[in-house]
Amino acid sequence: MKKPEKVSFEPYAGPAGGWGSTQSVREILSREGAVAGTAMALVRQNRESGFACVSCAWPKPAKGHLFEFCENGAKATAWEGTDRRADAAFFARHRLSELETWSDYALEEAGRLTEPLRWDVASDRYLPVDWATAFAEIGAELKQIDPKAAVFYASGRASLETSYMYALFARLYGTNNLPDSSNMCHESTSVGLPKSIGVPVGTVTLDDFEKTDCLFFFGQNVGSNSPRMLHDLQSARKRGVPIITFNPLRERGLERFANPQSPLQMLSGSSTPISTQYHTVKTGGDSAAIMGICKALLVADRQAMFAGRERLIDTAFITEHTQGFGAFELAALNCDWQDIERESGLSRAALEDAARVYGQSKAAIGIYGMGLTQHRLGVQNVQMVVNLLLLRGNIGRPGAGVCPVRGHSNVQGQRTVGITEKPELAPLDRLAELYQFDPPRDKGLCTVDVCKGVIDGSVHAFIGLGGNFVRAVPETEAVERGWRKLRLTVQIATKLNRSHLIHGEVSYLLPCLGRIERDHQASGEQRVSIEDSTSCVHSSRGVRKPASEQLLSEARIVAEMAKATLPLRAGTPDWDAWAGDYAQVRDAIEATYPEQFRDFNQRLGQPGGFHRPIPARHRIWKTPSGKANFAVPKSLVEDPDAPVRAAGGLRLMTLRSNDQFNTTVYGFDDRFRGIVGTRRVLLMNAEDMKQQGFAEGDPVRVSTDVDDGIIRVVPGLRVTTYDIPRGCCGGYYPECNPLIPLWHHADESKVPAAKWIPVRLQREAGVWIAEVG
Ligand SMILES: Nc1nc2c(c(=O)[nH]1)N[C@H]1C(S)=C(S)[C@@H](COP(=O)(O)OP(=O)(O)OC[C@H]3O[C@@H](n4cnc5c(=O)[nH]c(N)nc54)[C@H](O)[C@@H]3O)O[C@H]1N2
Ligand SMILES: Nc1nc2c(c(=O)[nH]1)N[C@H]1C(S)=C(S)[C@@H](COP(=O)(O)OP(=O)(O)OC[C@H]3O[C@@H](n4cnc5c(=O)[nH]c(N)nc54)[C@H](O)[C@@H]3O)O[C@H]1N2
Ligand SMILES: [Mo]
Repeated sequence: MKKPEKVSFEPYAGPAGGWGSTQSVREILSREGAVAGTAMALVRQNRESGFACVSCAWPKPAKGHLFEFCENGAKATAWEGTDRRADAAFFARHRLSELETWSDYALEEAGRLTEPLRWDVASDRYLPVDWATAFAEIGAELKQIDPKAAVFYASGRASLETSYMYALFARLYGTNNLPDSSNMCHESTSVGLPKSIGVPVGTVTLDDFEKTDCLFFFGQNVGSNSPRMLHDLQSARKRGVPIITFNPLRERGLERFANPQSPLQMLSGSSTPISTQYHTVKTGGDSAAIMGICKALLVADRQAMFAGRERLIDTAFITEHTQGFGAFELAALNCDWQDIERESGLSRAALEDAARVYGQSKAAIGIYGMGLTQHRLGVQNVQMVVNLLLLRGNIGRPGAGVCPVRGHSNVQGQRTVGITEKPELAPLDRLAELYQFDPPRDKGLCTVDVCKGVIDGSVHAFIGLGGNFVRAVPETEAVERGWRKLRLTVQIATKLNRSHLIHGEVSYLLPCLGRIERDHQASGEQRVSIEDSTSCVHSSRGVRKPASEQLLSEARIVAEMAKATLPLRAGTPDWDAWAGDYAQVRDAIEATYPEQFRDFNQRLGQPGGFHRPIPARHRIWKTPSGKANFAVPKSLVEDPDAPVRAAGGLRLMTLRSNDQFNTTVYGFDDRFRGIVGTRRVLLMNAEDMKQQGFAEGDPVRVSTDVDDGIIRVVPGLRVTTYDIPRGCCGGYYPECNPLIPLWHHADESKVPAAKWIPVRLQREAGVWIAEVG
């Protein structure tokens, strides 16, 4: 176990990528003791014959580079390919109550889980159990539980095949309680885009990046979270394409990038500047900022029209393809610059600059991430990006479109094949026909609803297909308390995490193969399929020897649970045949979604996979109006409660470091932000620090500034000066999750508003809680 050796805060002068990235990969490869094997595996990462990276969802080009991976993809592979094992001997040494005191880092660093485990009340330990007993008992428990009180959660990594089986299992059992990690992530996209353009996903492909001549970048940290995209940005920059960025922080990857795969850049120490305009918007200020750009564009358009020059908005497109333009135009023109400047924290001149560049472009792409979706107005933020694009006809033509950057590698695909709590999004009639049953038609529980149900006792069972639910959700303390009262918890996982320790009365921990591992079944070695951020479906085949002989594939685990739980009757899928040959599951997926997955098995073999049809790409709008819709923003004020709060409060955004994948913490450095050796920091503007009387390094306790009778506190953070807009501060996820009230989420999508938590700070008497490595 590693203790943070030194703690320092030094502005990072290097580019994203570069030698720092090579060094960082080398460190993690040697620490995980997996140098040779993992290095071999990396060669096949994201390549035709190999496996799809387990890290982010950015597409791989059909003709990959020699090494089609990045710093963080390599870390994710090393983390999964580690030589360390959390085996029976490990669990014999440690009670769960002891493990609960370990950090996220230390838990996962224990290594790969090796055999099925059941919690033993008497010894408070996870003890080995054989697979057959585990499945029989899980089945018996589920049969006793009201399906409406059981939850089938999925983190976004499992393949399309496993996900399809999992969702079908839940529905055959009798519930639509199929929340997934996207409920905390891009659900604002899945709700906002269908209203605006009739599809729940982005409209661009990698080709569009080669044709675009203007990129907008809102609230996505490309250098840490989708580094392979830097290649696409770098080549766009080389063609002279402007990149206009909106982010409260000056993220290194958005400023400069040195391509670790370019010998010239590496040897010469040169790098490509990425953003041509960098707007440090206030957190929560994007709707206002985009309104400002739209207003500036519309004003300039009127001037052009009156002067008889070429129009700046695409009037032909707007007339033929859209609805609601008049109301939107009026709202934008009537919007007061003072309000826009106050809410966005940006000047009118800066926004007019952005509008000017946009007005000169022929084809623009709007890229965004959690900085837009994890807000009270998250859905509106997404729709504002679309409004901006629609003004110049930038959807449904080459080089243009909207590009939500998804998180988990198959999170988008899970939705495509039925993992959703929303019955209207699943092809229930088709499922009813194929499997001769009456699927549940009522709305299931999303992540926030599940938390509510865990707290109020109405949820009784939780099955987790990957993920770290308890740690990733808001209102952590109340959820943990409620969690211990669940009757049944079953976690299917590769590595140990906190959600496995806070367990129900009957609790199983089921270890599965990782995606980098060979998956041998009755019909031979299997490949699986996943869908990336551009709706491209491609295959993945493991290349490593499994971490333990006892691991089962996720598909096999789901099949066995289904067999143990569901009654045998006509129309039941042949779970054994499916788990023995994933090609048969792909046939079932094709039968369920014939348009999306035509000739699935055959096309999966094509180099680069295939793209699902996305109607908005062809200007076919599957909205009720049959048109693309402009959406008038409800408000530019992100936090409706803000005005009633007294001065001194701050907006806290929760961040990912460059050394983590969600709740998986690889280490305590955030190289690009110059933070070394700790995650227990609070990033603050120097002026705010002065005003509140804090000096660099002062220990503080952070509490949520809402008046709902619940006290939420995160103690022991150290104040750190950072280039961040006034009134905003930053802390790390998941350490700061106890501060997010459950009700503090986006309208409609219910994505927890993790990027603007109202907080107050209090000095602490000299204590700074260091990580326990
Ligand atoms: N290495 C690595 N890769 C990952 C992940 C990981 O943890 N590690 N996580 C995966 C997952 S599940 C996801 S969802 C994605 C997440 O990837 P991102 O979408 O990049 O999410 P975050 O890192 O949370 O931060 C987003 C950015 O938003 C900025 N921001 C915060 N508030 C605002 C705001 O109000 N407006 C604007 N414009 N910007 C704001 C922050 O400064 C930050 O740069 O990455 C995926 N890939
Ligand atoms: N405050 C705050 N909270 C947030 C966010 C934020 O920005 N701020 N981001 C939100 C977002 S975008 C997301 S997506 C969620 C993430 O929430 P989750 O997806 O639930 O969490 P992860 O940390 O990705 O899950 C990590 C665990 O997955 C398991 N795992 C890894 N690989 C595999 C595999 O191949 N198979 C199986 N079965 N298990 C595997 C390992 O046991 C590992 O410990 O968190 C959300 N929570
Ligand atoms: Mo995510």
